[in-house]
Amino acid sequence: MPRKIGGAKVVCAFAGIASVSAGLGAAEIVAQLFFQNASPIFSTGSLVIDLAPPWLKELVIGWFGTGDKVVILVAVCFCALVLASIAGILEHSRPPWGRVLIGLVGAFTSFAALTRSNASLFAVVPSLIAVIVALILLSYLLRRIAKFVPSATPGPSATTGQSESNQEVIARRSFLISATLATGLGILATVGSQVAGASVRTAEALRRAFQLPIASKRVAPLAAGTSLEVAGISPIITPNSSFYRIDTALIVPSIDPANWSLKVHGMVEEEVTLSFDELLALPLEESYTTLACVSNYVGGELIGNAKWLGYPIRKLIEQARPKPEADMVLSRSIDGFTASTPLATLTDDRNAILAVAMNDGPLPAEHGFPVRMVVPGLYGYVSATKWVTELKLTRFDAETAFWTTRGWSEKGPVKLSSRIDTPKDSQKLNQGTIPIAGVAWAQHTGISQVEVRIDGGEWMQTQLSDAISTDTWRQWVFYWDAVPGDHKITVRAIDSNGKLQVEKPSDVAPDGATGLHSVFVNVA
Ligand SMILES: Nc1nc2c(c(=O)[nH]1)N[C@H]1C(S)=C(S)[C@@H](COP(=O)(O)O)O[C@H]1N2
Ligand SMILES: [Mo]
Repeated sequence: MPRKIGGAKVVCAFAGIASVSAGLGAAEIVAQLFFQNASPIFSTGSLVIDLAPPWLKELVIGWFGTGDKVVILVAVCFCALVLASIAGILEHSRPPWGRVLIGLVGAFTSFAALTRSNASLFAVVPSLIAVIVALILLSYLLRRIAKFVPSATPGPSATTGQSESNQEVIARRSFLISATLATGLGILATVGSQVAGASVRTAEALRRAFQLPIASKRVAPLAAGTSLEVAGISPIITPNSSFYRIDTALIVPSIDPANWSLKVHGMVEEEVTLSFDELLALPLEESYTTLACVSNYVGGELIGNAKWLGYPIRKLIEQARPKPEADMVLSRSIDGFTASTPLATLTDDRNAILAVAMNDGPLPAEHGFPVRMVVPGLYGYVSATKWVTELKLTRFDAETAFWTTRGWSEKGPVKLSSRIDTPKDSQKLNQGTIPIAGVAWAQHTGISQVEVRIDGGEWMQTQLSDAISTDTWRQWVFYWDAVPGDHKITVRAIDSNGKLQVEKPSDVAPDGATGLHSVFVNVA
């Protein structure tokens, strides 16, 4: 049966739509993850709204009410797909005009992204990605099409009037599968990132609007002695922006605090449920606690110190009245992560809290907004559940937490440790007095002394910053008269019980690294 040119047009239009859908999908994901507001669809829609004459805006709002934004986005997507089909047909019949059209549309969406408020030059990246993906895919799909559709200018090999060969059938099928897949994935990615983006924007707006409650118990302002003035030392309070982040969340949960609640249940006499407003109405206390990750290798950066505001977990548990057999609290995050915390560490005198603020602001989304746990003296994986929604009183022999089934210990008390912040490993120094400085921690026990050793010589005492509390790290400094040559500097800490930091190296798994941190320097 002879094929009409109409058939070729349809498959080429489909190739265009598939390529552009995939390109837009990739662009939307990248925009959502890295360049908010620079989504080609969103910024084009916004530009259209900006440029539309008032009568048109009123007409659209009159017709569609508050759905007007959606209508505009749908219209933008529709235009994109029409242009995409034209590009597909053009590229087949008059190359390179299809590619040129895609490039021009990409240039326009880049322009639209650049006109958004606060846009940087990076705003063009999502559109660029869309164009690149669309062009690659279009040329791939057109090459497929050439195997079963005669080209516009029939060459000697063009088949005419014959029924489709086996190879042509296979080529057609493989084209249809790849084009359908590209279209489907592209649409899924576009819609998915728009939905995710909308909920992130809503949660972020709520987070910004959230007024921190007044603390019923405040910490005194930090005394001057709690910080040492040394260039290159870790600040005693870690700013939120540089606070390490560890979690299993591919996408940070965005929670509307109005929908948040915490349930205390399991082996209790009385279940307790707490809404966010109820939590904020309780007397909240400020405290400083240094949080550390069990995966922090010796000398690593997975540790930070912050000022928290929260409600003591022991009071909540007291209210729920645990049954005598309970020995563990399994806390659960909204995304399913769980941590097993010994009940005793949540009911003793330590400052285990349900935190709502970090360094005088609402918890950043990636650090657990609206509510997380902070327990001094325990590694994060067994205590610091972010986006926490559930505390289940249970037993260690009845339930296991997320990491416990993946090679980590069920209990994770923080190990006494210390780190050299300055000088850095392999640093070149000049002869003279060099400050060697860093931090040391033994949360909930406290640090009493830190010592350094040069080239395996005598251990020498360092000068310590005043302790904020036993739950926080302390800074230390040693002024060294550096003499020329290659040197190894090592640090060790001693806790408030007189215990020495373990010298023998051990891996971070299953319950935290041991060993001493050393740096090698060259003094000229
Ligand atoms: N919901 C949830 N909470 C979590 C985790 C997680 O994966 N999911 N990781 C824990 C681990 S291993 C650590 S070290 C701390 C890190 O907290 P941060 O990211 O605020 O520094 O969070 C803990 N809380
Ligand atoms: Mo961790």
